[in-house]
Amino acid sequence: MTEVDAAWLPPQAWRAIGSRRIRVTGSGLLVDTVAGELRQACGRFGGEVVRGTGGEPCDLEMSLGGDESLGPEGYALTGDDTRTVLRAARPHGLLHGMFHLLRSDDAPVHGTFRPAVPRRMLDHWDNVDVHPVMGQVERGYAGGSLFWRAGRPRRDLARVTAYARLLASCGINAVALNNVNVHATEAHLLTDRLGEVAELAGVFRRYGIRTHLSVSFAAPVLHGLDTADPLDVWVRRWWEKTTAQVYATIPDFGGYLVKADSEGRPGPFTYGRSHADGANLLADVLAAHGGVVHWRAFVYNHRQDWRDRGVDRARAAFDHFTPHDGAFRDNVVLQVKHGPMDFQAREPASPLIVAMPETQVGVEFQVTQEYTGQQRHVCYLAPMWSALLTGTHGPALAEVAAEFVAVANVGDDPFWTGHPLAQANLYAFGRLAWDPELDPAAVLDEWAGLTFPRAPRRLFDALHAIMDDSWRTYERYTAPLGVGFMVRPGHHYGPDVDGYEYTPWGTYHHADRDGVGVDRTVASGTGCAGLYPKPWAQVYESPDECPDELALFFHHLPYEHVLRSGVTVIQHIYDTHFAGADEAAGMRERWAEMAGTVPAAKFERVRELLAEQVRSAREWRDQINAYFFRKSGVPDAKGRQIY
Ligand code: GCW
Repeated sequence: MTEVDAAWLPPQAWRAIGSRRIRVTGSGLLVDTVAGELRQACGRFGGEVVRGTGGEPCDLEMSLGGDESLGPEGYALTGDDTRTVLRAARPHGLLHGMFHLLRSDDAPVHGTFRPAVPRRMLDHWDNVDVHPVMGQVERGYAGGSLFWRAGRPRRDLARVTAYARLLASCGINAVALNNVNVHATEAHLLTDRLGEVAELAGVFRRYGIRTHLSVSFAAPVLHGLDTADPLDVWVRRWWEKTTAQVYATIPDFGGYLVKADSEGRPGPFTYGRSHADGANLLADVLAAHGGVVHWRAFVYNHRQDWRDRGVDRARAAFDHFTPHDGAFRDNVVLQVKHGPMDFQAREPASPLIVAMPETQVGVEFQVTQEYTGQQRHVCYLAPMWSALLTGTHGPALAEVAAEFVAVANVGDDPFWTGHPLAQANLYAFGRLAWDPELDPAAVLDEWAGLTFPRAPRRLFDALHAIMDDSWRTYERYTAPLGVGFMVRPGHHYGPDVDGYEYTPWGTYHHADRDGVGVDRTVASGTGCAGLYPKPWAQVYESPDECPDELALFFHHLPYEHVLRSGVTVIQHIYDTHFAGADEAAGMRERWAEMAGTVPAAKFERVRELLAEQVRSAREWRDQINAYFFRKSGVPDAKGRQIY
């Protein structure tokens, strides 16, 4: 078996801390975890861990009793070149503080650190059975599940422990184990297969991570009742009894994650009830045990008539949920995808996220690269998330989000994420969820420094050159100007401009001989632009003010329309597609120079995948350019080859 990659926690990353004399005071499971990790590091690098108070001063002092205002996970670091003091109010803060010292590699750090939001969560779309279409992990691009294989638990707890350590080190504190599409076998995790969940929860607990479960809204029916009506008294009793059993088995269980009335999943609409009725039932039941419901807002008509331009999927979540603002219990987190469509490489922020002031809203990102190269392409997503969080082209999501959630990108692949460089996305999600103000390039530095300890400077320069702008490169060679999709239906890899154009999924570009894009204006379109707060509603409404990046998301524009950049729509399409494919080729060349600076297997994996990225980027370039040249008849002003 191939050895599992250490990702961003190779033994060498512990060198500085592992050579110190460290005192750890306090007690509890997480303090034991901290002490255990440090003992292992010290065993390797010559340091020493002492427990308890008194005795000689140590050069690293870790203790509880820090200021209560640090909260359950915060910590304070003080000290100088010779001595570091880490204090926390709670054991979880010591764990985070230890990982902080690791990534700062012994440089003196001063300050107090607290997470921006209390929950930073990863959703796994893992199935227990291999799904005939979606496989072991839905939209997974890194092999099988870490938790199940072909219907059975894997019980590779050493691997799950290594995973939990990686997650804790970047600040994650919650996981949902199974796919939001809960199929028949997976519905048993809540009941007679709860033991499997408990076993995994035991591993995650040691790293301060609470375990949640995706449940089917129809679970009572799957277990013998004749209804799942949220207002039915027997349904409530069923959930109460089932949930009590869950907490008897897993006392710190996090709660339920629900995809209801979405893409064919069961939900309250079947019974003429609202999503508030559905979510509140589960919330009340969980509240008795300190749990929460993550209720997904990904509700839209996936059987629409493409002929009907009055229906706009981008409005759906807003239209469904805003009437219920204020109606959800306090322990309901409305989990909203970051954009109004579906994890495209470019979308505006979802208008729903900023329209629910009386509701706890969790922003959902997709670390798994369904629409961003499927972990065959390098696409460092932190710049995209950062732009959404801080509000580059729209409302700043970090200002309103109650928490951050992301769909995980890991599997049983030896590199965890298929593409070794996709590990950076997982790391960066955790770090940005902790602190949305972080600079994506600085996060890349942290990740690279940990992952490749003591590598030559030129490797770090190359990683920045390849990764910093890789999301924009990906955007350049795929669907233009925010219009989205244009991927192969079903698996969603590679170009197919009209693949979704005449389907029921609500994902259109409306290209004709004169122009392209979806009119979402209030004046003449679906009105989606008007769902945003000021100033964004006006900005998006006007083709002259709308950021170029979103021009075709909000407008149907003639090919000769001049963008804010001064270039026409059609020339922009040609220019970006030639540039994007060239940039991908440049990435491959740059990586080729890195032979010998990283372990051979990792170098080789990245090299192979970059070859595929270059091939795919060319295919995108040529199909998109050919399509729009044939539609518009407008030649490339620079006379390049279009087929
Ligand atoms: O992006 C779409 C995916 C589905 C997924 C769905 C969702 C889990 O193609 O595979 O289902 O989103 O987010 O629920």
